[in-house]
Amino acid sequence: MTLTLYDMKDSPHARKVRLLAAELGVPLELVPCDPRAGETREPDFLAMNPNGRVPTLVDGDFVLWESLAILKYLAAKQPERGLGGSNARESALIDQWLFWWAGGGEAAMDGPGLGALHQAQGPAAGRQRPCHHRRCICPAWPLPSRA
Ligand SMILES: N[C@@H](CCC(=O)N[C@@H](CS)C(=O)NCC(=O)O)C(=O)O
Repeated sequence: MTLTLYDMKDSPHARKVRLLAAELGVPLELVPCDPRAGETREPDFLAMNPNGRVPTLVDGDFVLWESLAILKYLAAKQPERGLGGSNARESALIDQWLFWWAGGGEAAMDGPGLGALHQAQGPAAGRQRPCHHRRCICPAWPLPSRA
């Protein structure tokens, strides 16, 4: 069955899902969904992912968001490929690096360095806010405000 990925081309989070799917030979139906245009704030989208973010994966009646969870899911669907680890230690080491990235690397982007980057973008930056409160390495976008 083809999986559906609510996707944005220049999202690093969506890109890693596309990359793993390609590696695994999993066909994805890509549905472009642009937060900059407010498309992740539409009621239908929020019903799938209350965080209002891409990537969001739909596999039949199963919806999954958070890119690292999606990576684990794709890997788990093809255990023969061993990308989810073939024993408890391998799986734990994979989780170690995924959690490191989510809690360390990605969160580290959420600091003064990225704030300075946004400020350096000039006067227009004052009218923008970084993608979901600086938790993403996406450029600052003129996102619609959260209600
Ligand atoms: N932790 C999430 C982050 C996803 C995320 O931040 N996606 C961005 C695009 S790169 C987004 O949809 N931002 C919309 C918003 O913040 O409103 C993941 O790994 O999936």
